[in-house]
Amino acid sequence: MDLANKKWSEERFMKVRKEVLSQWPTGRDVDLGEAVKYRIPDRKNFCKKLREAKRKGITLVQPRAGVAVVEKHIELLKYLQNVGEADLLPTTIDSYTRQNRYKECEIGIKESKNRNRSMLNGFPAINHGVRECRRVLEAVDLPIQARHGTPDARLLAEIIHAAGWSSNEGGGISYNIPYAKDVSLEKSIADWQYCDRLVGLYEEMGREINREPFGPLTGTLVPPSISNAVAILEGLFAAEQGVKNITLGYGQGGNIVQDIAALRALEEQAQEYFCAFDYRVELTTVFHQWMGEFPEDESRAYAIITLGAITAVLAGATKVIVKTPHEALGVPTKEANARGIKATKQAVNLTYGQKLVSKEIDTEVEVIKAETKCILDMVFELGKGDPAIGTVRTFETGVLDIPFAPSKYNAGKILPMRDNSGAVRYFEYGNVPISRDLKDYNRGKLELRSRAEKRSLCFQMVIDDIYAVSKGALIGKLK
Ligand code: 8ZB
Repeated sequence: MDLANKKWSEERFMKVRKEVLSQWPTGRDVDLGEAVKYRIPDRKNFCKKLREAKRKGITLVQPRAGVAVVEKHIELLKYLQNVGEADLLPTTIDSYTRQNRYKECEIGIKESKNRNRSMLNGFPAINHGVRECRRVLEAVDLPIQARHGTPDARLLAEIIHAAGWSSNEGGGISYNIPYAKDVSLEKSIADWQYCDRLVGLYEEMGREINREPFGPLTGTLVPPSISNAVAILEGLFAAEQGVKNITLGYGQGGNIVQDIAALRALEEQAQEYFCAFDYRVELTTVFHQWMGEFPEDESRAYAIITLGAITAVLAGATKVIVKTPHEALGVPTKEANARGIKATKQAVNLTYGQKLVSKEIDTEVEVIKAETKCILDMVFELGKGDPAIGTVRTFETGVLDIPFAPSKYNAGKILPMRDNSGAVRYFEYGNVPISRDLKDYNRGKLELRSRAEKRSLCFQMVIDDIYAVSKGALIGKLK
């Protein structure tokens, strides 16, 4: 295989770049020299905002949002900034762009203008091009990040960074396996190396850009050690290409002790790996409010949103990504979106300055780190020291396995299950190489639930757990 976790040479990058910029006419307007000279005020610089928040121990609040037409998108972002009081702005990219289907975006934009409502589920940044993306940034007072789900985001990265957007979400694993069916990891990892190398180039030329792998993966009962292992790998991939400012993330599971432990374990262990490889990176964290099924009832949705906000602060996250009371229905209105931000902000402010420490949390941190190490050790072993090669081989063999993912490059053999306190454990391991003593710990926790419910551990429990939160409880218990 051609792939290796190795910084791309300028020659290789420039050769691929020519092809990338010719994928759609707007690629012609990308001018690296001009982009580097373009002055971005500090208040619109993602890295500066994150750095300051981490220093002050503040948890920043960021929504998701994106519509098809530029004017409407500006109106939306301004509303979330002024009424919602967001700290950081997103631009959620539409699904056609995520699949590199720009012709369909063109139709979507036209139809959206005709019908005066967005016919795309996000902002088609490539079709709008550098100038229009920059117009969006100039209309707001906060940093903008692209949030999407794109296996091949090379042209997208070129356009948004040239426009001055100072952060990009995604990664070669996390924007492939949960999002695509038949894109190989070799391709998606290489394509994200390009995106990371581009950020590295900007850094070398004096412009800071933040990168954020997508932490929650499928958002469905992902054991923390699986998502932490993936986040650490993508952090290493980014750092190798010269990325200096990285935000690693985790999706709320619902058990407060496990959620706090997972984010702490992630930050500590990622830092250990960065140090071991001698990467100097500035690391921050993001906590995603519950990514699973939501209830339609708005009051109940607010309760989930609020629990997520509180847990994010207690876990010490640098930022929290917000859900809305419309989550069960689809893309939220700007009003519903702002209400989700406001509820989150109120809960975040009430919790500010508080930390939760306990023996239980410490134990969970140790367990999560030990499980994550079992997985990463095998990645390095199968890759003969190279984590990119190791990632491809571990997915091939099911050593790395993401629950409920659509990709044919994912084994899909592991099954998660909640224990009696709602923490997410392994029920079936597939080929994930967790050590004997950790398996015993997992099993012991699940047995407690089995006894409490007077039913033996079974697949039905997994199903019950998937729907539990939207039905009003954390654990899918028998009534
Ligand atoms: C993986 C992320 C899924 C979340 C939200 C979904 C879900 C998707 C938009 C959006 C506001 C959009 N989402 N697209 N939220 N505006 N265009 O991302 O609802 O919560």
